[in-house]
Amino acid sequence: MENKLIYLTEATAFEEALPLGNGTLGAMIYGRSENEKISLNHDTLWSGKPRRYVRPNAKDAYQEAKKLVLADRIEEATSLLEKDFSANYGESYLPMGNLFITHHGSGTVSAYRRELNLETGIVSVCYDRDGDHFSREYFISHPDDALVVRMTSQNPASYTLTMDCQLKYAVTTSKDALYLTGECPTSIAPNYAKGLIPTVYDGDGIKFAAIAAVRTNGDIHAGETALSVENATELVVTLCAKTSFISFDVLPEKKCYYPCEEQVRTVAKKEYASLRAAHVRDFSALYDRVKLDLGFKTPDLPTDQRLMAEDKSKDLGLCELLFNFGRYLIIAASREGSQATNLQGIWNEEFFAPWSSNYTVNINTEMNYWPVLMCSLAGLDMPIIELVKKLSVTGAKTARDFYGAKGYCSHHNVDLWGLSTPVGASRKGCLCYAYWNLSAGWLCRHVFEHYEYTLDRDYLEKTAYPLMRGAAEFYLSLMTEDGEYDIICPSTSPENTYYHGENAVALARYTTMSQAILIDLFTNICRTAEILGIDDDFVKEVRAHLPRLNTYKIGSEGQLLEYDKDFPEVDIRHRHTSHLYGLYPGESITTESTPALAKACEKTLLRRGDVSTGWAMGWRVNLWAKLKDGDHALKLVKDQLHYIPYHQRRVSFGGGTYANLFDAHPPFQIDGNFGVCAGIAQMFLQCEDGKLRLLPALPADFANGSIEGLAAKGNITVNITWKNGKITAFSLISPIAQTVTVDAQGTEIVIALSADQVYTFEA
Ligand code: FUC
Repeated sequence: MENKLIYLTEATAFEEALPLGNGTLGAMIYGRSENEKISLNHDTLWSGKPRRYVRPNAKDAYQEAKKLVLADRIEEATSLLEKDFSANYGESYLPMGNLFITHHGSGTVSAYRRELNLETGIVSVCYDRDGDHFSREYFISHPDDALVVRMTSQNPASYTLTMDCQLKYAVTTSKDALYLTGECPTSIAPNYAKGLIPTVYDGDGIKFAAIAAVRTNGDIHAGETALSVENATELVVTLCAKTSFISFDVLPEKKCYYPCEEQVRTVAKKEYASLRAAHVRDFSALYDRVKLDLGFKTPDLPTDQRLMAEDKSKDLGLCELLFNFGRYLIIAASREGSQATNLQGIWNEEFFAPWSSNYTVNINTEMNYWPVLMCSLAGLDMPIIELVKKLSVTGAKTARDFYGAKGYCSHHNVDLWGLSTPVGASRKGCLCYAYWNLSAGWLCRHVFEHYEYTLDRDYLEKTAYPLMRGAAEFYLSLMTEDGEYDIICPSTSPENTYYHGENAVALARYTTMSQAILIDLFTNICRTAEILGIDDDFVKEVRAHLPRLNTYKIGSEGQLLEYDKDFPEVDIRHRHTSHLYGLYPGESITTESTPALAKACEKTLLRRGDVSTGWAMGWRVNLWAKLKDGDHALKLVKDQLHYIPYHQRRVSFGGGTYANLFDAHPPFQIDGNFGVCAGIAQMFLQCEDGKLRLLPALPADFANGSIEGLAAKGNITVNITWKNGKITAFSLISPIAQTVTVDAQGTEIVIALSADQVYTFEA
């Protein structure tokens, strides 16, 4: 089983360093023998402050644009919305700084090895130098909320510890600790929006502190901005960090900030062994919930060389590793109480990060949470549910101010402060990404799925239903009757354009994705209403609209139409596959219930092609799995393993994987890691058409294996074993008695499960 990332060289760049995290605190470990670099992140370290953007003419512009689009005057509507509807850009997720630990040695390094153990969440480094053996361990503990580093040698060694940062900052010392304190800007313009003021500090920004306390059997000397350690065979550094962020709607505290002094002292007093044991207990308990064994022999090569190997497609253990790495990243990046994972999870070293390292909610943020429930990690998805709660507050104002609508809405970008307004700052061409108001609807799919996997009725009643209802109220306010359909007009299909006559435009009368998201949301509301016994006017209204939302049409090439008509495509290979939302993550298209539409989805995917950005390939893995074509899904996984060296981090075309297994959009974007993880899970289990489908998309290359601990809807845990592509055994366990229909590779079995009794089937 593949549970380790192994390297025989030090990391030269971020894309080679190894990630650690506890949801809140994140670190990239470079494992350098001479000048160790640990880059630090905190999930609430962002530019900005609570703000609300308004566009005084937005409501009128929206009403006018709707009329224009209905009259097919798309270009005029586009200019109007660009001018009067698009507001400021969102804020950025920021790097906290670096901790450097310099070891003063002289000889050459040999027998170097660096590892990330996915089961324990520990990075280890060892090497020989100057006739000595050095070993190090690094982890970020969730129970102790601290980064812990232990360095040992056989002979006394000396080290210097320093810190730096790209924000306004200061480094000071006490007798045994380093203090990094600083302040974030109150606004940062995205690096793609040229011409705006890049950075503003007005004093209201988030303050932060990171304190690194040192314990050693050697001597510590505190300089002004550095600590030196001499004569040490053991050095333990414990680092805690806090920010002054309070809430999305409250100004951060103004005063200078030392909030984790007490915490770091408490943690630093604990024995290393007990900190390590508590961390491993916590981490492994989550990681061990799922076990995938495809029976491949792990080659005796470090991970980066496996990625670079010419005959890599035969090294199928890499697929297992990618799946396990996805689960590792969930546990490291998203915990109850942390912020939702952003475009880079929690790992970002850049001040002007790609796309501001914030939330893009027209696919990327949702994709981050695709594998969580299936991989039996319910609970670790609470941050995305909290994100939706935040949007239900800020988005109610946006719905009112921009649309004159009820409920709440959000657009394609979100930040720590709950940005829900459309971005674009009146720039030409911004509509294709900025004008998209379907995100609350999409996010509510996860909100409902959390219930489907946990069956937590209280959550459904008090959290999920109000969120789904608020989102639906907004769409009901916008709904336009258009012949046999009820549509959301105007609409865009995320970031795509089509030819309207000579012109490439984004706005359309309606789009397949908008309608599919509404089918999904309204269906889930009807199901909830049934479970909770609600039958009020709102539910009646939702039920009445539902059959009129289905605008699915098949185009001249056999493809599923993306827009209301068969317009010529501007980019046939476009990365977004938004119109296939109904196939995945939505549920309105399945191979069994709507075979013709499923065929049209297949045609669409073939036309779009396989080569794309990292996350786009991740989505395609899931879509092919939902089409029950495991071989094509696996081909995409193999494509995704295309090695991208760090020095091509931005220039290369087509996605892939960096040496540290981080997904390359390029540049690094974590969504692709989660997309492929979910896609691999879907090869083994899909919950669809009210059935549990076992091995629905098993690739021929995965002929033998077993998977334990996957979760199915209904709070059911599933184990499956197979040989020569055929199920040999499976077992199910549920905490409640319930009847389920299992599709075991085409054979349907209706099973009455008793509470907490394992049901076993053997072929
Ligand atoms: C969406 C995608 C881009 C990128 C960005 C962060 O806009 O279309 O490819 O992933 O989000």
